[in-house]
Amino acid sequence: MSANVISLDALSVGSRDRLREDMAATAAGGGCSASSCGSKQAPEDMDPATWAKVKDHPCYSEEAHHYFARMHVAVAPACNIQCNYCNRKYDCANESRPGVVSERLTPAEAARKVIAVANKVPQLSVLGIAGPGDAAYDWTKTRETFGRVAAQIPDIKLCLSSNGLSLPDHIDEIVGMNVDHVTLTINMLDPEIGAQIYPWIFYQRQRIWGAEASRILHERQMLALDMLVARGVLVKVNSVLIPGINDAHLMEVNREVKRRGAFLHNIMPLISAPEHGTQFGLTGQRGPTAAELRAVQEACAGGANLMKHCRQCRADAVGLLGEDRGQEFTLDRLEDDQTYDPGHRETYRDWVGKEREDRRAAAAEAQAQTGGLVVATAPTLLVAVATQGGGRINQHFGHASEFQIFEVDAEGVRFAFHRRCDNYCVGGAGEEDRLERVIAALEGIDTVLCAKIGDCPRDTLAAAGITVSAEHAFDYIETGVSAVYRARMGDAALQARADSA
Ligand code: CLF
Ligand code: SF4
Repeated sequence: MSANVISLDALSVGSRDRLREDMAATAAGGGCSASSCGSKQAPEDMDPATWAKVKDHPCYSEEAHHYFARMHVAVAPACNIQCNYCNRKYDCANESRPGVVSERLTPAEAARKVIAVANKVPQLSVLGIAGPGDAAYDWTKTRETFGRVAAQIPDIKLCLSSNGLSLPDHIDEIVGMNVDHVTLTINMLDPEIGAQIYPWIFYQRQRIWGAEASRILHERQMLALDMLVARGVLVKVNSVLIPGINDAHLMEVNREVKRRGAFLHNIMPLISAPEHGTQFGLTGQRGPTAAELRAVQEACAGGANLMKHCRQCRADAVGLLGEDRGQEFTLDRLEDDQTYDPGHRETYRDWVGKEREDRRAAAAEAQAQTGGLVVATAPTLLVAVATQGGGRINQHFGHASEFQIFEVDAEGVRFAFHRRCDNYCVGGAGEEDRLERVIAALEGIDTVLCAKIGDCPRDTLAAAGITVSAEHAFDYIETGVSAVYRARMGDAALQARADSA
């Protein structure tokens, strides 16, 4: 076995644990890699009408997130509840990172921005409203924004995120506007647990406190979920994992939202820091470790399908998941008159249609070559891929600020999770301290596949036990990852397969 094949004993205790957690979660069905994971979302997994809704949505389909981009516009600042992980100075933390402030827009400004993005980012497929407050409570602004954009870009998918309290009041308009995707943040079913998360709600012109507030919130969330499902809207449920408060409870949430027809369940780690000024930040409530997050995901296996490729993006995020091009489209950079030119997006979609077919064929071929490569000690490998999208290995190592991690074994190649890091190259030169952090982020990874890498970082990674290869530059990810696996298994595995044939 190569020194770079996963050998748990050779790793530090921390990285061993981290790796075991990562692998256990995916093996147990908690990850996008597992057959139970809805976010894999291949056409054979669902009826054609549902596939038509998810195939271009980067959050609802793991495959689509290689090709399509979302953008958020921060038009809805008002909110009707208080979450202990939210500071209203910042954006809604139910669907974006806390402590990040977005540029607030009027609906007219938002429509102008969407058109500017659509003209420059052909991958754009979804317009989401995820705050800065609650998109359903601040409904008039959400509705006006969706209306303005849909009038000019009729094929854009409209997506909103809500705490659910006000959503039942607008169900007819939501359905009437062809909003196919709604995210509800549901952190609890039990009002006593809810009282530890929500100090109050504002409902029917009254502020209501404590467990009574959470009882009402819970009932409205379930009503919202039922109404959306009954009307054919795909619902993704977000749950913020708060250790010691709802960690043991989220399995029940998972089961219940599945029973009621939720399409996906996205369990997100609480991000809590004192400088965010949230109640949890100030009282020292910590977020979950990677182990705790994966343990909860693992415990949910067999329930509602789990989303694992969420990037907890900003309420004004623009681009593919994992990239944020929002700063290219701030109001001061927009032209006054924006006219939508559908040509770019149409050309891109035509290309993606063909590209997807080619990638699926390549993945099937890789699967055929990998399947059956069983040797007695066959490990499961974790391969990190530097990618700018398109399902290809197409990014320079030094430019990667995240790596997509794929798991490969005799069962084939599967997306597992992602790891963020600082990009190694800054201004055309590598920085040593950054490389150390990249190596830390890659702990437990067998091989890195990228489009290019310099000798110096390659040698440093090799010294850390990580192989880097640019041999599969611009190949499909499955092709490259499968080749790594086959090379690791070597002649013995090939012989084993031949023997068993
Ligand atoms: Fe935005 Fe959310 Fe729609 Fe996606 S995000 S409103 S469903 S278009 Fe996606 Fe971002 Fe995760 Fe949200 S990666 S935070 S799940
Ligand atoms: Fe903050 Fe969103 Fe919670 Fe409202 S629903 S308090 S904006 S996190």
